[in-house]
Amino acid sequence: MTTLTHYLNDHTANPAVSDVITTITEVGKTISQLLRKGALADILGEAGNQNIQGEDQKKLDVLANDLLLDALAQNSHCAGVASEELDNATPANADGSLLVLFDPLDGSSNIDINMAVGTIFSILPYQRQGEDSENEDFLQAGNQQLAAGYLLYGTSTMLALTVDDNVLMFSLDPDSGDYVLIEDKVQIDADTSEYAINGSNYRYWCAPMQQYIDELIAGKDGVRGRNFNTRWVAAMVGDVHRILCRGGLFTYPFDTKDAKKAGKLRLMYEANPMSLLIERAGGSATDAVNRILDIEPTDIHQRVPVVLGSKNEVSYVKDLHMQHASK
Ligand code: AFP
Repeated sequence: MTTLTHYLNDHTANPAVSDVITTITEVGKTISQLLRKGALADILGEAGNQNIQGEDQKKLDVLANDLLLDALAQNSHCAGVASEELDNATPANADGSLLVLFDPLDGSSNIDINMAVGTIFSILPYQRQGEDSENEDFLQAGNQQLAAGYLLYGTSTMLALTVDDNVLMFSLDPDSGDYVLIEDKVQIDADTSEYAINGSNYRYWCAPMQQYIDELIAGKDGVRGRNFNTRWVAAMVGDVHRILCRGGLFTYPFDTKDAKKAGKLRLMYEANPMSLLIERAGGSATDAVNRILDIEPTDIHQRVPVVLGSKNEVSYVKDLHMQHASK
């Protein structure tokens, strides 16, 4: 049996990255325990305020954010933290070599209905040792990430992690408190017949995305010649986990619902870490056309359309968009 601690001791080239991953996953155990208590821990419901996204914060959003913030502030390798729940990045240890970004509780609207939620994290290099980190230090493309992963608080608590060319899957043993390695080279099939999208936004999508979904719904009676199935967890971490387990396509596409937003998902602490996992598992991740990991960020909270998963299906979506663009 290989645990996360064993794996990190034996495999990671960068001990600072290993140490920060350990800090994050230890907090994940606490969040998992709180979720297991649910209503009995007085953690459900609204916190009574909104984050920079203008979203109502759940009690556990704030609690998870504060637990991660406090733990990382005490890790000497962490020079700063950026969170979905904080307006600006927070400096930590100026001599640290790493920056950490996270969505502390992705899918938090699922908490009160006892559905899957998760923590998504991304680790970037910090170059200005001795200086307090600032927002601008975090504005690095996703291809600069040193590590990325998520904790999924589902029927069991699982950790997906990439620190090198592979994607690892661990399961938290609630008895021992160990993250036990269950897969050391996750791979996604290039083709799929399963897709995830919130179809209620159909009227707001651009024409190629409407055409793509119309084709999937037409199934074997249409140009795709086979039937498709749909799933929607309403927590990106749950949909991405399903794709890492059995393939599929997930998209939260560009929509015209809110002209100020390119899409709903955030680039720095949702799309980038998930895209690194998906690509290293043999899939693809784009904004419908461009590789997400190559996007040069301009704001720590910027949003991006997302199409990710089985690479041949992601490529099909890109082809449709290119065909429409050339008309
Ligand atoms: P919450 O964290 O506010 O629940 O949003 C989750 C999320 O950012 C992402 O994890 C889901 O894929 C997506 O939003 C669900 O969005 P819809 O509620 O519009 O379906």
